[in-house]
Amino acid sequence: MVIGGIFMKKKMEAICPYCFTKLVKSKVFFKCCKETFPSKSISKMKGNCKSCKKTTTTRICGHCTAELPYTFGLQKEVVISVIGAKEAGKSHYIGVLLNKIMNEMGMAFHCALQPLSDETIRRYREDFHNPLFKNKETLQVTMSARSDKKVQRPLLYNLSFFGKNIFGKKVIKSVITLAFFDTAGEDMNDEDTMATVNKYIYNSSGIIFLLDPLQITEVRERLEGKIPLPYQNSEVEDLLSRTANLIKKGRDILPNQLINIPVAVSFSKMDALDDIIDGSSIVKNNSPHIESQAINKQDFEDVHHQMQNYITRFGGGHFISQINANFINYSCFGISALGSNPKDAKITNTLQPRRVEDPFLWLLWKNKIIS
Ligand SMILES: Nc1nc2c(ncn2[C@@H]2O[C@H](COP(=O)(O)OP(=O)(O)O)[C@@H](O)[C@H]2O)c(=O)[nH]1
Ligand SMILES: [Mg+2]
Ligand SMILES: [Zn+2]
Ligand SMILES: [Zn+2]
Repeated sequence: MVIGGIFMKKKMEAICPYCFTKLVKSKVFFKCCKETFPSKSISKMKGNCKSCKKTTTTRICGHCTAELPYTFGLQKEVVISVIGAKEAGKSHYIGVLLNKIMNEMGMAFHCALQPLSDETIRRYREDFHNPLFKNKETLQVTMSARSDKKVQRPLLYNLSFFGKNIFGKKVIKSVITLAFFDTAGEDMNDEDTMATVNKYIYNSSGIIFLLDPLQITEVRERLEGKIPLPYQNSEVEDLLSRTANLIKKGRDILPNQLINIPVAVSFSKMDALDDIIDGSSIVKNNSPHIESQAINKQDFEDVHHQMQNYITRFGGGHFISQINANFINYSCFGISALGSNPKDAKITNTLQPRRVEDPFLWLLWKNKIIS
């Protein structure tokens, strides 16, 4: 996700939402007839073409040549990335979260989500909305960005926040741009600092680290025979250290320094753990933030402590220490995109997402976009 606020003073650089390269003015080009020519500033929206003498508003990225959104350079980007091993639940999470933001967050936080391109509208509908909400099917496994060009392009949205000016008139207070880049775990490679996936991660201002609790050995032992369990994969173990390494490399952070990006350590598929966690646990409750139309800091704290206790109790303590050893600021979350365990790729119960908005709202709050 890429987020930024409008009303920025002069900007010197901005992140291309397609290749996640930081662009300075000489790397933003106007395009017109057969000409491309560099822009004189990051936020200049019009250029005069020397060939045809007309004005053009089409701007392209000097790195990947993608056409930049019309809002490019007017907003301060805050990239929020969703990271997780294969089958951790990233795609289902993104699909359900987008639906949540679109349909429920608007009223509560006075905001509106708008797709930035036709491609985004089509892909959200075909790849996420129709299977999940119409056909009640689980989503196909995300192909690696290397084999599927489509996933190399993020879904792009504007999230506009409204308020009133001093005369009581409704105005747009800030606009943030969200870019959802559905990564396949195998695309992350800590060697290649120029890879799109890596730039997406090290340029982010917030990370949602999705972890599948059904990969934890002790959880598996307790649930054995009760529900179908996914194959155990070893990828989870080193994903965190790879992430930390590539951020340090990409940002020139020394190995002994901490990373200043807030991390929402989020356990997915919490519905599957209902039988092995306390009935009174607040992680089973609905999220309070949207209903109370404000961030509930106490709830963030309570969920964090409960989840951290569960993780440690189930033998994931070393994971928490690794997070602690690399990041300044993190908080634990428990979410469920579906609300129940799917059977044979079918969602049998009604979709009942649980607490999917929590990590997202926490990161918006940490980035001072909502308070
Ligand atoms: N019980 C349960 N299973 C889920 C949930 N979300 C995803 N899954 C399962 O996990 C599998 C992998 O999810 P997916 O989103 O494709 O993972 P990705 O590879 O990280 O994108 C899905 O096919 C579902 O079977 C959830 O909220 N609850
Ligand atoms: Mg996926
Ligand atoms: Zn021209
Ligand atoms: Zn680009």
